[in-house]
Amino acid sequence: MPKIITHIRPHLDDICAAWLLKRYLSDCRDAEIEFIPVDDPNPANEADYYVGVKRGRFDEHKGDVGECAATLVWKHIKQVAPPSDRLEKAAVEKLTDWVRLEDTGLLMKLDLREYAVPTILMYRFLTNHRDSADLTSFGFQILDSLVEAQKNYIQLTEDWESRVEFQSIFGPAVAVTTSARDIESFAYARGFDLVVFVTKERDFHNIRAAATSDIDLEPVYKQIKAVEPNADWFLHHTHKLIICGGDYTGHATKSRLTLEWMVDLLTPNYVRAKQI
Ligand SMILES: [Mn+2]
Repeated sequence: MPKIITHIRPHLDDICAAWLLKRYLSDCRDAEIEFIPVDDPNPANEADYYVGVKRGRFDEHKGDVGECAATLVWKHIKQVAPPSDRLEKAAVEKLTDWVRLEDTGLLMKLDLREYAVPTILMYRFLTNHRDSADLTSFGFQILDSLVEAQKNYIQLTEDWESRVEFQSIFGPAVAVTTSARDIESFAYARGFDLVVFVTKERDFHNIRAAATSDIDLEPVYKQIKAVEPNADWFLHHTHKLIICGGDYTGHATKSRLTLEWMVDLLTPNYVRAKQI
């Protein structure tokens, strides 16, 4: 079985390249990963996969400006073993592009930089015996999470297409049916301070105002409790969030309200004449 060989203290792009090889190439699935110094004098072994070292196919240092080890590996995988799942392929495309931006220094001026993934990786290494294998498996776990997050984001983008924009008692608002996560920040980034969403399964209802807004949702909470006194509606102490159901509850009685009903609750001409 071929080995995957990269340099000691691998960077995010080297870790991602190894992660891609193990995830998508059958001959690499159980491959051992070996770490060598960048100035290792030994000749490369034809059968092995060299990532970010030895100036071969998957080492951008041979002169592939604008590329990184991860994008070189991903291009190869797309040729020989592309993922059949549309969402998976699109998610990895986005993930490897982010790795490229990180690796080529294009994200270094972002706010809160000290909390970025390369920083997390660096301090994992420095505080865990400078262990390259530990750093790599830690990086794999991060990438396993991030690829799922990218799938979610793509789903969110698709669900967003069927959004309902409306004028609420607090100003412009948006309502979406989606089971994807993080719709709130997605909506805030698009100029809405108030977002209403219900999951496709209708087991999680949520009305949320941006923390930077001066919206107070308490009157809406009182109204919603009057409509549905038996459902376990919860008003967050900030008065910026009303939810029913979700990951945090154990035995909550779920709401039966439709998205349309929740939108009506937030509009100026709301009349409580409807039946659920
Ligand atoms: Mn590297």
